[in-house]
Amino acid sequence: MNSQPIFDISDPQNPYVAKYFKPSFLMGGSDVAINIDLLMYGSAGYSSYLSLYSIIGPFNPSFLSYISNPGNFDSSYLISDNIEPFFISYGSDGFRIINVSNPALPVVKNYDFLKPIDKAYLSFPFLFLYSNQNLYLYDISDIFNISLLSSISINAGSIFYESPYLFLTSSNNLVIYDFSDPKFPYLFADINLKRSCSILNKYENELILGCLISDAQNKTLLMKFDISNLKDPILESMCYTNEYVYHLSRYKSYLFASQGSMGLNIYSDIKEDCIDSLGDINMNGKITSIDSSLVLQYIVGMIDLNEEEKCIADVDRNDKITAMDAYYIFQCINNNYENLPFIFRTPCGNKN
Ligand SMILES: [Ca+2]
Ligand SMILES: [Ca+2]
Repeated sequence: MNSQPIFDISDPQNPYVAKYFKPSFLMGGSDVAINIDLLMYGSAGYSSYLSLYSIIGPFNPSFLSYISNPGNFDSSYLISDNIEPFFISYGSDGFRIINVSNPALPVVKNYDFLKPIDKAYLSFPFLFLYSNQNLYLYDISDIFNISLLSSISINAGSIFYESPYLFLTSSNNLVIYDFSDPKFPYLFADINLKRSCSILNKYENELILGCLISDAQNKTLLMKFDISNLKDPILESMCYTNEYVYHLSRYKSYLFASQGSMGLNIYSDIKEDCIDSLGDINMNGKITSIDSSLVLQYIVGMIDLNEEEKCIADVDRNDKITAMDAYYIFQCINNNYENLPFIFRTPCGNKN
């Protein structure tokens, strides 16, 4: 029961199950992380645990050690920064730091002075902990004597850190803090995304967000930003996925998305060709009242639109063409940019 597949993804277009791997301790494992040749497999919940395997032979993991969770870290998750073999679990009763530098003899330290902990992010030696609307940054170089460096009062959604920047989603915004001096972080950029998103992946100058679509809860809008200029991220492409994206990893030029009942999907990229023309339904290089009237005519059934035109007409990206789309085009024509879901790339104007 509950064997875990190990995929060979040498050819990402034809992944196959190389082997089924049966972990030694099965209590509903929900999380997996790899640190060089160390595989960590564990579960959240009251009976949470962590087991460690050597994957020097990737298709023949060998059991190294096991840590049960004596505390009630009831929403514990396990995170790895892929550099240092440290793992964190956290929940309503505090957090624990597990140093697995020696996998045969993991070192564990529990802390309960800060709780409940809703989110955690590890980038050794930094540990970010989110509790009661505050994000705390600790230095955990010495896991028995950790020190608080700074804290930010914020409503944090998802958290991603890559020195020296901290990326956060907060309400409908993407917020970037500069932690060059970890004791004195400062707000670097605050971008209104007009929707609730979470950070799925950052790779070099690419930042991928997964956003909720109102009225379509089973869909995720993936948005890929070019963040070469952090002060002014550029929305490069978007696409819809048919099911919520829980995790997204990049391997070479492929994106691996775990999508609940749809399983693991492999995407070649996030592409949508119509983004440059968004709002310009008749594709004459200008967004005008003709475009908004075309949207309205489509809604009432007077005209039909082809697939590309439909893509261009759905300016608020909710996968439906409604009066809101026409409204946003009107706003653009009237130079009222404040409430637009995105900045249109095509110029807006009164002249047809
Ligand atoms: Ca036009
Ligand atoms: Ca729409």
